[in-house]
Amino acid sequence: MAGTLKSATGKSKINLSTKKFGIVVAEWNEEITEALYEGAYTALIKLGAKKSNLHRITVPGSYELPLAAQRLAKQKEIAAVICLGCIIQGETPHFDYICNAVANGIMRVNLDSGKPVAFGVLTTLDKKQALERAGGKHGNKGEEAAVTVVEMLK
Ligand code: RBF
Repeated sequence: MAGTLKSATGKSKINLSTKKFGIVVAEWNEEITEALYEGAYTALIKLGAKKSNLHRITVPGSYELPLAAQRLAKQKEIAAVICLGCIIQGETPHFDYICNAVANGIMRVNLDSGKPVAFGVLTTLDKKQALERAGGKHGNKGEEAAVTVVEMLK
């Protein structure tokens, strides 16, 4: 049946055509995060979600992802949220502060809401590593984040 997936064990099915998803995209390193969004969006559609059930929020940077994810997760009709960002290491320790804050913030939304909230945030040493994970030789981590929330819903 269209929009219905079998789980890894083949025992349970889920109809994604009725599920609503939130997708939060950070604007920092936009070229990368838009590629992650493309990966997540395409994966959800392929898995059976409806375009009209995908709700995107754009935020300035990855640090803002948890608040927007919380806003979406609080909505009763949203089943799961995907957070997409790209943090590239610079010359100052901001990288560690931002990565830790974002990872902890997203986990908090996950546990507080009881809904799947995916960490689709690249934390890389340079842009090359990020491109390799946004549709390059290491796949597309946005796509993987979308598959992950669907697995968790199952
Ligand atoms: N946001 C990102 O999503 N990726 C980055 O690589 C990134 N680098 C930043 C570097 C510095 C020095 C600062 C101050 C912010 C950076 N941000 C980055 C933005 C951050 O996520 C947030 O939007 C701002 O700190 C405002 O809260």
